[in-house]
Amino acid sequence: MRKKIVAGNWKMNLTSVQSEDLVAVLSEKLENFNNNGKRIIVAPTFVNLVPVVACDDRNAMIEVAAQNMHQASSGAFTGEIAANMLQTIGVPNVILGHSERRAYFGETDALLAEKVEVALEHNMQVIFCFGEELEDRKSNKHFDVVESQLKNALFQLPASAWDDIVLAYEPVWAIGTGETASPEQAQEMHEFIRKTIAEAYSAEVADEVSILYGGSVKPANAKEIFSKPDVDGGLIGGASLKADDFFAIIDAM
Ligand code: G2H
Repeated sequence: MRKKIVAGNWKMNLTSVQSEDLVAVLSEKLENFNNNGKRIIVAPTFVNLVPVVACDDRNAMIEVAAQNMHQASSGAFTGEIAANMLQTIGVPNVILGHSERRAYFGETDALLAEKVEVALEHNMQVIFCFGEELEDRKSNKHFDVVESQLKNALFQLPASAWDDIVLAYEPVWAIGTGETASPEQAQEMHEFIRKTIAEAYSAEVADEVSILYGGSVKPANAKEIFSKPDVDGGLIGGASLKADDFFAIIDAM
């Protein structure tokens, strides 16, 4: 049975003190919360991973993820972070392929295929992001674009690897813009993604993979989006920076 997940992508926000404070407030809110096996993840910047992992107040329900990692295991890659560095500080999850990484740092599906393999080799779970741009949707190419992103970055993996993959469909036109895909648009795409995986692998693999929606999710729209049968939670940016909003979104799952 696939898991419901709400993950907060803090992007390049919050100092270490602010990160610890946010985790402490969120932990308090979660104290008597019955999460029914749902997963709650936060993704601080690299420098704030250690304080968040070590945060005395961190509720056991809150998992930690990195926002990126390099594909090499070590070497002359100034400014980069390797999988084993994350793993050895107790970070079991990594977001890969976020549209901001693709757009501003030139990450391609081929590069992401490498990163995914390396993360899995280090027993990390991957939250893999993908989604079409506005032009793709306007020209009715959104299904083709999404299919090719999946195919080029993930379909080289064996079926067994999918136990450690979480998908995050994030239409680029809805990221940080305040514009959200309608619940129907999200459901339509998530259903397509599941069908595409079923064709490439099996119905079982497709049924088991959690598919999150991301792009301007907030307390006011979370419940309706999460109510769709193929939407298994969300990857939340802006609204994950405020404990009240993030908790309201977790509660809406
Ligand atoms: C999409 C999302 C989180 P926001 O990037 O990854 O951010 O919720 O701010 O649109």
